[in-house]
Amino acid sequence: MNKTILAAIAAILTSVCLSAHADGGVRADSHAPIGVMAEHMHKTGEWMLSYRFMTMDMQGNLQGSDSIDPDTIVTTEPNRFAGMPGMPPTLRVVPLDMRMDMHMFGLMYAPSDKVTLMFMSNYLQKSMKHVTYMGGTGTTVLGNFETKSSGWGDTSASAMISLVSSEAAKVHAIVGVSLPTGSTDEEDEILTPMNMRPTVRLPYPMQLGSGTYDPLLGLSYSGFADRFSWGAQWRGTFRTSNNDDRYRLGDEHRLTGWFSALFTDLVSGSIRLERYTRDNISGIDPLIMAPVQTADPDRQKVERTDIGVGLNFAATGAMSGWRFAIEYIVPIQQDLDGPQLETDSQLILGVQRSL
Ligand SMILES: [Cu+2]
Repeated sequence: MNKTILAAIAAILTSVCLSAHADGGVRADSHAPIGVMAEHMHKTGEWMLSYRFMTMDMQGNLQGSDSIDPDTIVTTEPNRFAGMPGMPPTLRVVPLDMRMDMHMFGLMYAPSDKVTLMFMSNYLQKSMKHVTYMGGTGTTVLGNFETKSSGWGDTSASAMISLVSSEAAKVHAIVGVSLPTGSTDEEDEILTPMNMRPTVRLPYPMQLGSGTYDPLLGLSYSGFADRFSWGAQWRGTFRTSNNDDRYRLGDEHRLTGWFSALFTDLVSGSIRLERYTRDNISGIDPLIMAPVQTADPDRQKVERTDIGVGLNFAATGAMSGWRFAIEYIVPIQQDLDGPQLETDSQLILGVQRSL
C-alpha cells in the first residue's frame, strides 16, 4: 500500500473536518460504511454523484480453507481438459497473485421521497502473475508471466423503494438490473508448459463483465440513536441466462451488518461484517481452455466472511454536500472451490457530492 497516498488522503480529510463546522441535521453516519452500496435514499429532487476507488489484493492459493502451494497443485490437482489433444493430466500453470483496481462512478436521483434511482458503472484494471511448469509432469519451473486486462465493467440501474422511514429506522427494497457493458473476450499472451507464447482468450477471473442481463434484488435497514447507528443489508445478483460465450457466472450474495459511532457530528467510525458468496460458473466458454485453475468453471465458488473498519466524514460550510470515506477490509474466513487465489485485503476510498 502506498504510504504517501494514504498520508495525503489523511491530510485532506483532516483539513476538511477541521474547516467544517457542525450544522443541524448533517451526520457522518447517515451513510453506511463506504463498502456498502445502495444503503441510503435521498429526498425529492436531490442528486448525488459518487466516486469510489477499490483495490483488492489476492496472494497464494486455497483448496477449501487450506493453503496449497504451486508444486502440490501441479502434481496433484486434476486438469478438467485432460484427455484433449496435448493436455496434461494435472494443472501446470499456477496463478500466484492478482490485483484488481476498480474505479466506480455512481449517480443517484430521487424523483420522490419514496423512490431513489441509482446508476453505477465501473472501470476495471486487473493483473495476474503466474508460474508455468515444464511439460506434462514434474516440478521443474519453466518461467513466469503476467496477464492484464482493463476496461469498463458491467453497469447497473436500480431503484430503491422506501418501506419504512422514521427518525429511528429506515428500510428499503432494492430492485435493479445489471447490464452487460463489460467485455467477456479479453485476450493476452500466456506461457504454455510447451514453452510457447500464444495470445489467447483470458480465463474467467480476468474478464471484465458477465455478458448477461442480471436481476438485482436487495433489502436494506438502518437504525439511528443519538451517537450511534447500525444497519443490515442483503443484496443478490441473479444470473438467469447464458451469455454469447455459452456460460453464465454464478449468483452472488452479500449479507452485511455494521455498527457506527459518531466522534463528532461530522466524523464517524464503523466496524462491519460481511458474508460474501459466489457460485461456480455454469456452462463453459469453448475458447477458454488451459491447464490452469482459472479456466475451470467449477473452480470459481467463493464463501468468505470479511471484517471491515471505516471512517466517514461529512463536510459543511463552504464544502457542504461533500462526503469522504475510507474502509479497509480483511477476510476472517474463506472456503473456496479450489485451488483458487485467496483474498488478502480490500481498500475502498470514496467521495460523494450531494446537489
Ligand atoms: Cu446518495
